Amino acid sequence: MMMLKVLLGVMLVGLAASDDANCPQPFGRGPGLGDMRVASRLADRIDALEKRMDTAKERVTGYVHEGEIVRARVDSLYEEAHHCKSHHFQCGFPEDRCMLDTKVCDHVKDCANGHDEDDDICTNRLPIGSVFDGDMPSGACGADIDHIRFTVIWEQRLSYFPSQIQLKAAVTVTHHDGTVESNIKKGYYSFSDHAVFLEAEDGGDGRISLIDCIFDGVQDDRCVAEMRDGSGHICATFGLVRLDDHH
Ligand SMILES: [Ca+2]
Repeated sequence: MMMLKVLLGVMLVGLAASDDANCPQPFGRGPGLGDMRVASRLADRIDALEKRMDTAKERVTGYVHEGEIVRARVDSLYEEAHHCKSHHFQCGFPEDRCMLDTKVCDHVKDCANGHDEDDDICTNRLPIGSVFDGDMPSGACGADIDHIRFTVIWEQRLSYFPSQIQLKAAVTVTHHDGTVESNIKKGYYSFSDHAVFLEAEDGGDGRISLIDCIFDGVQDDRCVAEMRDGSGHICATFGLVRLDDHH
């Protein structure tokens, strides 16, 4: 806008000079009263134009602000749809709502699309006799364990809590010095998480508090084990492979 004013100012001066050249003033100099009125009207129009520009700028700024609000709301809805809270299950397209995982595989279609009762969700990936085996990263979690294997030896699915399968597993760990130790651990398989959660495994100094093994929801012959330390943080992640033929 400032440039426009300067440009118009230069044009006015040029106009005045041109008028002077074509119509020489008897007294030799300066714009006349008519020129001053024209310049004044032009200045008023420029001021009005500036105000309209400012108004338009404020309006555009408002639109941008509203757009940012809408974008933030859309992002929030997307996160709600794709990142359910702990112990919640995502129904998936087109509903995208989260619901309590206790409603998964309870024989009632709670999602509008029925995803909570789909066969690929409600398949028990750890029937009795399932054996998973793998090497633990050396020194992980400060534990004295080289190798770990668990075998599911008992299961029970409670009618009043069907979203999980209670189980017991024989967990065998091989220590650095080659000694082998076996214990029976309680746990459960969660349909919602495609994962088994076994109770604490003592790595020698008691720091390991939990072993999880999570399936990807497609392949049944492997899962990703996570070990957590005493404070609940994941301190080791490694693969376990199925050794039995339940797949
Ligand atoms: Ca259900």
